[in-house]
Amino acid sequence: MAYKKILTVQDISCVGQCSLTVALPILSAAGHETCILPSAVLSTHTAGFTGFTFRDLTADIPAIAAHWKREGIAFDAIYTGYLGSAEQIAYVQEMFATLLAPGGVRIVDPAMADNGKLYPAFDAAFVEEMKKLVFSADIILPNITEACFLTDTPYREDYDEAYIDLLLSRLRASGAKTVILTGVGFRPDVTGVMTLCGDEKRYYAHKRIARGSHGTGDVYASAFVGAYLHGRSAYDSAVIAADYTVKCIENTVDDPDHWYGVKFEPVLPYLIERLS
Ligand code: PXL
Repeated sequence: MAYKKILTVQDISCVGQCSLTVALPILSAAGHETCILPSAVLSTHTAGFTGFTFRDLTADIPAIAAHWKREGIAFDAIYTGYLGSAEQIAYVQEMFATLLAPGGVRIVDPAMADNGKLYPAFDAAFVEEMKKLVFSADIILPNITEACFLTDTPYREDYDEAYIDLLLSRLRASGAKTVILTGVGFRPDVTGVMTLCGDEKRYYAHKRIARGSHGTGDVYASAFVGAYLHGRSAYDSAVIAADYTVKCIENTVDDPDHWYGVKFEPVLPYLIERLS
């Protein structure tokens, strides 16, 4: 199996099972060397906890990237998630240009919004910067809310395939290459992922578990990256990531105290099995 060197840029939410505390174990379990660049350090994630601390690490990034450059370090992929500031996005673009090995892949999870709303830390200026990053990437993994913000399309709770096609065509018109659009369901009990690779659009439907779950976007994107860097197609990676994420939610759903994330760790053997 391929052994790749991946850099993932996301925050450390010390408690909350999202971002780096999810990406690092999942990518490692998937069998890749996983380098990290923390975009910010928070005491918890921002979705449901109140009074969290937030230390923006933007100012540290240029020196870290310059050191890696001097050392001749290069990555097979750079995968970004929740970023700490709009200013940081330009630094990430610089890393795409200078720290990727030949043929290296740029993967962006815009990680800025869900359920029709931006996360508390972000505003319209951040969205404008994120558009630049998303449309310079090789693969993007937005949810429907993020796709709406990225294309200035009104968010709809109820939609049909024509609406999803509109989002995909607007993303493509703005420069998106491969699109993995998550959380697409045309029936109440079903959700799924719509992939657009080249001109080929494919849909993978899977079970929708009624309870809302935090951090599942990060679990999904990390599992996707793990599979993709093993040489699986974007569609196959999207399917493996979906199946793994459903199992993580199923492993959590009967524990009402565990509202802030999913218990993804005991399900890692399933992911490893799917990748072997
Ligand atoms: O899971 C996305 C995410 C990552 N990091 C932080 C968040 C969230 C979602 O709210 O608050 C800090």
